[in-house]
Amino acid sequence: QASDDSVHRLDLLVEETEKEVAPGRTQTVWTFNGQTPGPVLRGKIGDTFIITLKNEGSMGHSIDFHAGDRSPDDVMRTIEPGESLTYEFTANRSGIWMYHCSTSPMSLHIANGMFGAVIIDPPDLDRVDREYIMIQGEQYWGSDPEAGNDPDAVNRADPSVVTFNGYPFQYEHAPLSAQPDERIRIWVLNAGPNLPLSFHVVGTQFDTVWNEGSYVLKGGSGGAQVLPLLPAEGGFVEFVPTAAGHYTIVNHMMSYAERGARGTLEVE
Ligand SMILES: [Cu+2]
Repeated sequence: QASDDSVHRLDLLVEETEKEVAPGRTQTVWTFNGQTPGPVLRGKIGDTFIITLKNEGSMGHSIDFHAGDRSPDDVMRTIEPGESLTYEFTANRSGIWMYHCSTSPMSLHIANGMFGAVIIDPPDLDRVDREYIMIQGEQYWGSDPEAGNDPDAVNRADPSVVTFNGYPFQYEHAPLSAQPDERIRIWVLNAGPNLPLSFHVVGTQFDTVWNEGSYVLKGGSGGAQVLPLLPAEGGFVEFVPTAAGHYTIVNHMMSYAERGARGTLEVE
């Protein structure tokens, strides 16, 4: 849950670096603070965020925070290598909000790793036993790993891998964990840039779904099997696995699951 701080200050350094993006594949990525996705920010309605963006890359970059409503002209401008800007916004509405580089071509800057999430808690947010966050991303490899993703492949929207939190199948190798009868909340953001997400956890039924600003399911006799999210949409699901086992977290668009948008929740 969000801290008591009402002002959040953060430096975000744009770096172009090399990273292992999948087993056996190291390629150039464009990052906020060296990681893909960038850091998760969290706060409450009314909080102020003061972000200093510093471009330490080799080309122009920028940032767009969906978590604040601001005229784009100044704060979302592209800055050149060596430049910096300050981007201040107040969180007026709850949500899991995307941020991303908005320099053209945006599809390539996002695919190369320049995306992240800001969580603004709804005021009535219940306490749960465990919370996780899953951000879906896409990679489009070309023949030259040093060049990063291949712009033509990005345009075809035919990804090499689809990831949760930047790396395909990472939660099959290192599963999420929980104990029986714990209430689990998973925040989910689809960072795109191009593909939909049909978020499902095999063997569970969601009893609570919050999607783009409101509860679409809470209490009552109904359940949900999926949280559907187009690019830049976000929400959360809650469920309570009652028995030990291996529950698969999956984009139920199966071709994307089979390219990496799949993981395991281990309940024991
Ligand atoms: Cu960029």
